[in-house]
Amino acid sequence: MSGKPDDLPRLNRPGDAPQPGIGIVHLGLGAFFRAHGAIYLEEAMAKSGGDWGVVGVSLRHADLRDRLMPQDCAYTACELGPEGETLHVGTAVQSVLVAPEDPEAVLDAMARPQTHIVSLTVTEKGYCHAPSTGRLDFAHPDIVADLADPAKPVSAIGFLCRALDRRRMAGLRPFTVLTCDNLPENGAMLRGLVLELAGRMDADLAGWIEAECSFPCTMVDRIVPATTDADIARLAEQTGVYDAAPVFHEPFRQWVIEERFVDGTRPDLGAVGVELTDDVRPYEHMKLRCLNGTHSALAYLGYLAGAETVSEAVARPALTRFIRHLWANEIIPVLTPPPGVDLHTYTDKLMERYANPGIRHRNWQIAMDGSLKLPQRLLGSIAENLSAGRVPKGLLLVVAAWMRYTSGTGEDGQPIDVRDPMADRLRAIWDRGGSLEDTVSGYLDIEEVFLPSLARDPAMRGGLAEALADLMENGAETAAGRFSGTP
Ligand code: CS2
Repeated sequence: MSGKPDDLPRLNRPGDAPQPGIGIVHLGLGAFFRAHGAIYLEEAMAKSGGDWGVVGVSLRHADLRDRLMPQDCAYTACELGPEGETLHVGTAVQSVLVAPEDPEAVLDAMARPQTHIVSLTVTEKGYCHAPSTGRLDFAHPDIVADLADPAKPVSAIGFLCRALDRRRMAGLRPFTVLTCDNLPENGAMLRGLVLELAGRMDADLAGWIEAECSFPCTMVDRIVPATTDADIARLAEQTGVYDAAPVFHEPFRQWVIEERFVDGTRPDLGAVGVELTDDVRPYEHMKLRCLNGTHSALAYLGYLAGAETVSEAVARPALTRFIRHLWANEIIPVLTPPPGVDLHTYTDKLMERYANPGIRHRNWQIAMDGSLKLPQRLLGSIAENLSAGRVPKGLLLVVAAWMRYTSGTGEDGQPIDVRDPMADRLRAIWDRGGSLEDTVSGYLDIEEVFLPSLARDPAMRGGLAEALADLMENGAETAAGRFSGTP
């Protein structure tokens, strides 16, 4: 933790901040939730009241608790617009628990009758699933541990099962499980995962969850890069107050939620701009494929081409044209827009968001965990293009760039710090040597990432080998520069 300068006071909860009762336990208290969901909740309570205060849970580390508790869980949310910044002190979070230190306290919070929602931002790897199928990975060490000792859960899924069981045994209603991660049909998928684990624990529990519990699907959107020590120091200098846990985010935000809460009990989110709908799928497809898909494209190609951040990457004309090509020719043609949305207007706005110079979103951060991100961001669009008889060469170049990135060596010959649960396995494909076709085959054989139907497609195989050869020979910027950007 960057130290507090002695001469500066510590940020604290403003004296007039409301003190709502706790209605929500949030698993995975990262920067994203504090810059997105927590702000909406605060606004909803200010507008319509309700006890929707949040207990945040860190599932792994104590660091954020140690930063937030000394400042009464208040933190600065710093909005970075193209014309300057505005500061707000966020106060929806009331306390923070660290699951490995005291799993019982987390279960107690989840099982309290006043808790109506358990929300999650645990990132893709927090779901312990196989991304190609959305099924639970029973070999995952956290799931193995949860089955060995269900009373002391480790994974988010384990906590959900155990806490729901406590409520069932106490004769309480279940809570609504509100996942806010970038996964396809996230609520339905999480429901399936919880039912798989609960089914192994106790068939009655699984039956009760199936009948009584609710897992709305959601689409969440706001660009929130990880906070750095330099951000913390700069903010302290600017405000004269030391905040150990600020968040930095863009002005844009969107939250679309399937209107399906247990007993209809929820904060008045509709009053503060959250869209409540019967079907989140078109919103989710639009966002995961148009935004996250091209974010990953910029992350891999941009990193390889030597651009540190997203805004630096889109300052390169070859990469901007490439992203526009992806939207116009390979992504939008296989999307059904949400009602009243023009996808070309939506993607024009995305380009403006990427170019925001106030946001320093590192390509390296977005490149993380690609093995869990590719299916929903890129592979769905690829499969649908192939079914329509088109070879989406741009999207294949992005997948090839992920392959090259996960080789662990950049175009400059320098090592890449690849963060991915499969990093060793991916690196081993390159270590085996052989032709680029062999390397492509090695990747396509990973069934957790590529469904066999896609992996077997000769156009997929051939296109990837061609794209990888181009990348290895000519580099990312030249390979991306072959795409013109117009339909
Ligand atoms: C990004 C997302 O890190 C990543 O993988 O693509 O966190 C992205 O910034 C958000 O989904 C935007 O809503």
